[in-house]
Amino acid sequence: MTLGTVDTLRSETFLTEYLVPGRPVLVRGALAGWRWAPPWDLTTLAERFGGLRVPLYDTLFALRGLSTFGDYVSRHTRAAWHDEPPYLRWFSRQGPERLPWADDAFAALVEDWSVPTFLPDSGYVFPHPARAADPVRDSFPGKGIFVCGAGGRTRLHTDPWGSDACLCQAAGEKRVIMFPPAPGGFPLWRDARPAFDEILEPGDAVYIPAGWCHTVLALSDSVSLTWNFVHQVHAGRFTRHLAEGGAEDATVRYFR
Ligand SMILES: O=C(O)CCC(=O)C(=O)O
Ligand SMILES: [Fe+2]
Repeated sequence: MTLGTVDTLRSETFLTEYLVPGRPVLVRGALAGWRWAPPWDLTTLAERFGGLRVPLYDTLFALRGLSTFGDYVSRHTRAAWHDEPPYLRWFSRQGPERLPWADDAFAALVEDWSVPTFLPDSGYVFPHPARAADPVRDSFPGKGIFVCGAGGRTRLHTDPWGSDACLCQAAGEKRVIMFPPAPGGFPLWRDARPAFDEILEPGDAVYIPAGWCHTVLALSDSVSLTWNFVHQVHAGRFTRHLAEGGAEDATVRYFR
């Protein structure tokens, strides 16, 4: 089974074919509503946000240090491929901790991007179940700007909170590999053939369903936007997640 790539996707089709059954899909040109080229290339981003502080992570989610956006771009991008540059994962505020959050950058970018039209525009149960949350303007769990030099990667993981994710590619190419949900969380090696293995290009978005293990490799200097969500079609699963201890998670508590 290779799950694939589509050139257009209506939200009704996304709902029944992908969101409800939890099947990944890459949508080419899904970011057609974005303001293009200038805001998203690294030089322009560094001109706008160069002085802002950013956290740097390893290939998973361990904090490695702090830097500035400009310093990261000059040290770790536009270089020949070197293995594993640190990964700039710049999240909007997720909790009371003191980390360099991306809220000021997101506030400056509100005119530059929009939610891909294949995603339902209402019916989300997490976060902010009481009101419609706007991913462009509001803080969301896991909502972040991901920047890395060629060779940067995110190792195999599943996303937290029993949530789905939308990963939008603003600049550069990434290889995205996914494995279907498996008992115990990680795929068994004997049948660890990825069900999904696609190249994400600028203007594309990929839907990462809850429970799918995924790993992502930047093939060139890369800028992505990503956020997590739970739609009401998966309200039962989310309720079970909360009942099984998920309600104690600091991020879930911050957003409910
Ligand atoms: O782009 C990456 O490096 C990781 C993205 C990811 O894991 C996600 O959006 O859930
Ligand atoms: Fe992820």
